[in-house]
Amino acid sequence: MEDYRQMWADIGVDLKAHDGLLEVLPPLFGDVIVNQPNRPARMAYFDAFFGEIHGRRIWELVQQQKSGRKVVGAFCTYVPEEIVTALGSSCVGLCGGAEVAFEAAEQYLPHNTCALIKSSLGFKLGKVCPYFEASDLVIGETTCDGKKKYYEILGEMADVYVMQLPQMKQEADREMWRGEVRRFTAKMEELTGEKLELDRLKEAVKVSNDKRKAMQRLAEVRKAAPPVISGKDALFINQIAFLDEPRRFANKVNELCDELEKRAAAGEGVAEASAPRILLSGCPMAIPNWKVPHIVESAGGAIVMEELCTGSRYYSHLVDEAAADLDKMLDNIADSYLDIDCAVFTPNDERAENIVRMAKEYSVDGVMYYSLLFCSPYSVEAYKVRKAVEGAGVPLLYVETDYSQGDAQQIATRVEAFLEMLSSK
Ligand code: BJ8
Repeated sequence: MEDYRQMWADIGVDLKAHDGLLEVLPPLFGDVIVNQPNRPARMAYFDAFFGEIHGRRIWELVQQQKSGRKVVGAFCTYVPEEIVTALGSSCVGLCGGAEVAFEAAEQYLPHNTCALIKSSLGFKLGKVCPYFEASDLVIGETTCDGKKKYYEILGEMADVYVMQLPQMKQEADREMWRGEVRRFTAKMEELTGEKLELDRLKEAVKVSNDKRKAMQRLAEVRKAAPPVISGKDALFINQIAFLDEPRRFANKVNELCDELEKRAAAGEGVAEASAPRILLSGCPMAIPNWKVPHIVESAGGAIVMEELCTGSRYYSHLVDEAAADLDKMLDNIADSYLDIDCAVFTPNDERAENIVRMAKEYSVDGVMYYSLLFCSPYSVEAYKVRKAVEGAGVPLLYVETDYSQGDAQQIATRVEAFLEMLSSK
């Protein structure tokens, strides 16, 4: 067994504060994830991954660094991981999903900042996230104003590079974004000291496509009734997608799908066939943010799809693998990422259309719209999404919350009433 404590200390983790985090996380994981009934046997890999989330995986990344390869941390699904992989580095997600060092974070950020940003800064200030500490470079992006300005502060504590994401999807924006992907490539070449080559980029595109295809396969089997996997387990897998080695992760998701497809064929499920089927939509839920799904499924709902960045927004778009030269491949990558329908874009009608389409495909009874408190893009966009979803005859419940448990009971009461209404329809 590797000496993780020494490794953590070496990369800059505050061991005492980290011990405190490790006292809280495993019991939470046990209560919310492990204790669910009738879980697929193949969830064992993902459970074990969580058990070693700060151990084995960090050890792998540190070994890579010792052989000269880099670790790149990112906060957003628009960061093109293929370019990172093609240059021999690993890309890991850094978004925070727990209330860590919020008081310290509020010394830098206004109180009315969303929990995701506050948590990400809290993890850095508290020095409790080995992924953050192991990152050689952190990639920010100009998405919402909160994140954009947060990266200026983060730049005082870490090496930060910011990608400029357009806010519209017109031809000029596409051109700008294609240029931005090249600027990112140059930065990554500078970091790694390597030159991007077509063969390696093609291979990296295939690796990420295979991973996304495995996640699409998992999504597909969730159309079954009764549902073959809980929403909490599916979300948990989507969260791990941002941390695990991509080839191994894809294999494990495919193995899980083999089991789930057999379950579907046999009509076996994790919930009653009569349980209201819910589509969860909105802000990303970073690990270990399982608050709302736990409330929904504890109240008898079955989440059958996540329209989240820790969900369909991450895996829906594959990069076109056909490219005769490097330039074409970089354009293919840029174009594929621009298809993501985050609420930071305007207009963003395709998001509402996609939610309505998914609601139909997954035979959804209701949509739960989740916005983090103080998140303008998702809370404002809720109006148009509600109009489209309710217009298609699907009820929608809007929930605005943060990472605290203070409002859990109040949300549970609203969710129970919503599920009861769906059941009586
Ligand atoms: S592609 S959702 S990961 S920007 S919740 S920080 S929007 S105030 S996270 Fe996001 Fe990329 Fe879009 Fe996905 Fe701001 Fe809202 Fe906070 Fe948010």
